[in-house]
Amino acid sequence: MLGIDAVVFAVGNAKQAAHYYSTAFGMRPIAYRGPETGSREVVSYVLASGTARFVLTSVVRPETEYGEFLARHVARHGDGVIDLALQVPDVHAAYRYATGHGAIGLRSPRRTADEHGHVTRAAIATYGETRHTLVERSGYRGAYLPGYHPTQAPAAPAGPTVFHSIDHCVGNVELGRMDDWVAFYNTALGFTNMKEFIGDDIATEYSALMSKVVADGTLTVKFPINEPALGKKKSQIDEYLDFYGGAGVQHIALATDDIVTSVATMRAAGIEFLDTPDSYYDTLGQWAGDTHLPVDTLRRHRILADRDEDGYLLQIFTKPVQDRPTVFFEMIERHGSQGFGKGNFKALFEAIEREQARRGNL
Ligand code: TYF
Ligand code: FE
Repeated sequence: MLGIDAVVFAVGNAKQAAHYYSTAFGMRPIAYRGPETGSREVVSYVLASGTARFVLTSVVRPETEYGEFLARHVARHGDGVIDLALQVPDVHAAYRYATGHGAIGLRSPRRTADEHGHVTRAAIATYGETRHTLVERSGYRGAYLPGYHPTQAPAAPAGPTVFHSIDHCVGNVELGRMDDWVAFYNTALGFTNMKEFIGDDIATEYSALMSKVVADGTLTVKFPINEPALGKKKSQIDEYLDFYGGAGVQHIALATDDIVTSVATMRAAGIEFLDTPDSYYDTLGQWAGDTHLPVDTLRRHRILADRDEDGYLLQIFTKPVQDRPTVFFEMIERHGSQGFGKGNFKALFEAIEREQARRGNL
């Protein structure tokens, strides 16, 4: 596993989504395919920020199975993630191993080429209708993939960068399925379990969810998997599963070296973040210790902090980024800690539940 190659979204209007991610998430358009470039049924805008790539895809005219799939995906799930594409050194070996260890193959390795070189891709199924395309780039030098054209420099000047990479991608799965999906990543992709998890102890107390984290050997690819827990209230995971129509990607965490500037830039562009009560900051210093930022700065921006034996992290969560209460983003700045903000789970889940209640879904 070399890393996440791209996060591919199926959306209702890719042109406008591309504007949103470039304006509010500081991403740079790098490649495009559409009717003008010979792609008759699908348009895709590729945006980059540091090592991260998002691909925003919409159907302009469903003519084949793929166009029908995209149209149906958006109708069923709303805007969402269809593919967490993974870069691998040897796609034939990865595909053979995964499908030999229980993964459902969706596409066997196929090579495409243009004047910039060639790429070989295969795909396997994961939770819900989500897939992992396995991408072997073989030194490909084009803008993204064969079939894509480089985007001309946009007329508007680029804003500041707000993130440099993808830190982790979280999936929500149905009640009782978390361990199956953890086993799938262990067996089919050779991922191991990270120590941070939300067990039924924390679940029954306040979170109404359980969570385990799988990662590749180098911790470059980290996938927490959540399932709802039976609690007093309707789980935030149930709300997602209801509105998404099944399992899918819940949040993507974006890594930044300067979370304060990232959050300020995104807020100025209209991104809404979850609020955190003032009482959180009154006791923060006692358990999170000193960070390089004064508590008052964290308070002003509603940024959360957490510490473990390896260091600390700062994090904040957006509200859902489409009309359905489904996909959202996390901004994270790590200083040593490889955790996921365990100390913040209570404050975070209460904030999510306040939003859930405002939507009438609690
Ligand atoms: O990725 C994580 O584990 C943290 C915490 O519904 C989290 O960002 C876990 C579950 C959830 C929201 C955030
Ligand atoms: Fe997260």
